Amino acid sequence: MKSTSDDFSDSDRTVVSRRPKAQLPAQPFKDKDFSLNFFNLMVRTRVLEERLIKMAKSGDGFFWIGGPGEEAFNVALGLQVDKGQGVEHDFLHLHYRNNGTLLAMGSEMIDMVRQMRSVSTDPFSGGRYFVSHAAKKEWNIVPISSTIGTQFSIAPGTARAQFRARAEGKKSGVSVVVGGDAGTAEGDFATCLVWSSRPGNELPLLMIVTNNHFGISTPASTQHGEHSIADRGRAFGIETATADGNVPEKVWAALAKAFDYVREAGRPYLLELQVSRMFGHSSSTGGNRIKDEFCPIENFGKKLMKQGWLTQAEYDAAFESAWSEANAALEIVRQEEWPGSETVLVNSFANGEKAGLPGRDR
Ligand SMILES: Cc1ncc(C[n+]2csc(CCOP(=O)(O)OP(=O)(O)O)c2C)c(N)n1
Repeated sequence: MKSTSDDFSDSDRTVVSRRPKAQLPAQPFKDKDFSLNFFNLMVRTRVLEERLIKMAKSGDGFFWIGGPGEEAFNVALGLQVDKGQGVEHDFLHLHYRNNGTLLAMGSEMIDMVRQMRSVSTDPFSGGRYFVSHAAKKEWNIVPISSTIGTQFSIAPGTARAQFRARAEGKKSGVSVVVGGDAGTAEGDFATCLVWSSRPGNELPLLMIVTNNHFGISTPASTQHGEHSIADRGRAFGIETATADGNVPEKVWAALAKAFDYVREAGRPYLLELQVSRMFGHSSSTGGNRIKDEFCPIENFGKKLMKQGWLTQAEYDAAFESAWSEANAALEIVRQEEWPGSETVLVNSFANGEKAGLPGRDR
C-alpha cells in the first residue's frame, strides 16, 4: 500500500501506558536513542523475515509466512504491551505477521529460525507448528492460529477473565487481538464485536485489523462494501479509529491512544491500521519483493538521516549486523535435531498415554 503521509511533525504524544514510565520517554520520537532503537528493531524484523523466506526457498524450511511491511506496527505493539503472565498483564492473540512484536518484546531471532526449521528446540511448538506461529505462556501469547479470524472469537475469553478481575477490584491487563482485513469476513469477527460490547459486560479488548488490502490474491476493494472496516464497530457502540500503520510516530500514537482507552475505560476499541505487504502473501505466492510497495523502514531511515541522527553508513551497518545475527542463528539451528515421533502427541488434545506416548503436557 501507499502510506497516507510521510509527515512526522505533529504526531508525537505523551505516552501514558502501564509500562513503568521510566522505560519510555514522554515524547518517544523526539528522543534519539529511542528512535534509533525503534529503527534497529524494525531492521532486525525485516532481516529475520528475509532470512526465513530464503530458508523456505533453499530447503531449510517448508513454508514461509510473516510480516515484512508491518515493522512499524509490530515494534510499536511490542514496546507498548504490558508483558507478563496471567490476567494482571496483557494477553496477545496475534496474527501470523507479528514476529516483530516478539522481537520488540525480547524474543531472539533464533526462536523463529528454529520454528521455521521445525527443530525440537523451537520454543513455541517443539518443531510441531509452522513458522510465525508463536505461543508463549510466560508472556500471555496465546498460540497463533493459521485458521484466519479464529483469534477474534477466542480473545473475548481472556478479556472476560480480565473483566471479572476488574469487577473484583484486582489489577488487570487488557487483551489484544490482531488479524487481517480478509479475516474480518469470518463470523469470528462478528462474534468479537458482539461479545466485547454487551451492555454492562463490555470487555477490555483492543481489536486491531491490519489492512494490507489483500486476502491472499483477492483485493479488499472487491469484498468490502463498508467505507472502512473500523466503521463496523460503531454499530456496536465500540470506539474506533483508523491510522497509518507504516509510520512509527503515527502507529505509536494510535496504539497508545487505544491502549489508554481500553485500560482506563475497560471497554473495547477497534483500530484499523493500513499496512504494507512487501513480499506478497506467503511462500505459496512466491515470497518475492513487491515492486512499489511502501517500505516503512526506508521511509523512517530517511527521516532519521534528515534529522542528522543516522548516516547512510550506519543505515547499511544496521542491516549488515542484523544479517550476521540471522545467519549465525541459522548455522546453530542447522545442527539441531528434529523432534522424534515419540513426542507427536505432546501438547495436543489427544490422550497420548493410551498410545503409550507422553501425555498432554511436557
Ligand atoms: C478459516 C480459513 N479460511 C481460509 C484460509 C486460507 N487463508 C489463509 S491466509 C488467507 C487470507 C488472509 O487474509 P487477511 O485476513 O487479510 O490477512 P493477511 O494474510 O492479508 O495478513 C486465507 C483466505 C484459512 N487459513 N483459514
